[in-house]
Amino acid sequence: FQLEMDLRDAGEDQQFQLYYQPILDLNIGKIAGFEALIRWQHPNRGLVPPIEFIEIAEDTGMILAMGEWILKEACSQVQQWQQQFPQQPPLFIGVNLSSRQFLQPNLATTIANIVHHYRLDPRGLKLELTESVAMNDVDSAIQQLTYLKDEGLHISLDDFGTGYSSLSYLHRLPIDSLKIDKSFVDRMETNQENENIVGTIVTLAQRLNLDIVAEGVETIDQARLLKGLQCQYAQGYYFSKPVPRNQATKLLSQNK
Ligand code: G
Ligand code: G
Ligand code: MN
Ligand code: NA
Repeated sequence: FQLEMDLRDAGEDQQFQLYYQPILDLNIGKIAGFEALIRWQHPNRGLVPPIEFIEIAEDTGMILAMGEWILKEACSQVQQWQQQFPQQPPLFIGVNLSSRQFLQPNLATTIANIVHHYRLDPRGLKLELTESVAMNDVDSAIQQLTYLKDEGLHISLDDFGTGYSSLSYLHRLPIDSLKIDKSFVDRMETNQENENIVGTIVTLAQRLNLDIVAEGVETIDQARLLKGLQCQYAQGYYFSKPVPRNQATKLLSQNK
């Protein structure tokens, strides 16, 4: 309960920060974008991990204000990076959306307004949602996602393979990319069957004309296997942990 009280003050006291984890294009070995991940620097508890406060924020509705702050911060940051480090396609930022946010009927217009406000090239914002978030209310999801896609934004299905979406929904949802869950990447090295599963997800993405991102890549062997399987994008501790803004900027200045 104390944590909930503290969480109420945290926004005003500017205790939240976004960290950024690079997402690499394995074909060229360069950073193509980042995933934004929220961090809470608590005045006496230190860094509180999101698993300890996102749920409270969802249950209390605080996630709505927090989510808007995250989107603004991420858009403003990636817009600056796009100016400073022009590349084709432009640098992007992935932002996680929670189910509570997604249930807001005005979510799509709120996001579109933020993108316009920061004059962001819409290809620079990739919205990440899990299968369960999308499946909560499929018809409403299709409607909101279609609106966002028409605005030029990119939609990613996060933690792919762990949820309960069927392939028929995958086909109906207007998504642009799949993020292969870390658990599949982890198991890839242990046997051929698991490698085949990852390969099959990559092929599925190719056939459906979706981008593919592997998450949680921790070893060079995993990175090599993924490249061999023609998985284009990857993120994970092997490349970099999520880092604060200044460190991310430094990585971009070395991104040759
Ligand atoms: O780095 P990591 O511990 O950041 O994140 C743990 C989990 O917390 C992620 O899997 C994600 O589900 C959630 N999370 C992290 N950052 C955000 C955010 O900005 N918004 C939302 N909705 N969830 C986040
Ligand atoms: O939104 P999502 O659930 O995909 O959040 C990704 C989570 O995975 C975050 O908590 C992030 O810090 C974490 N993460 C990113 N790369 C790695 C990795 O290589 N290994 C592990 N164990 N966690 C990772
Ligand atoms: Mn994510
Ligand atoms: Na994920």
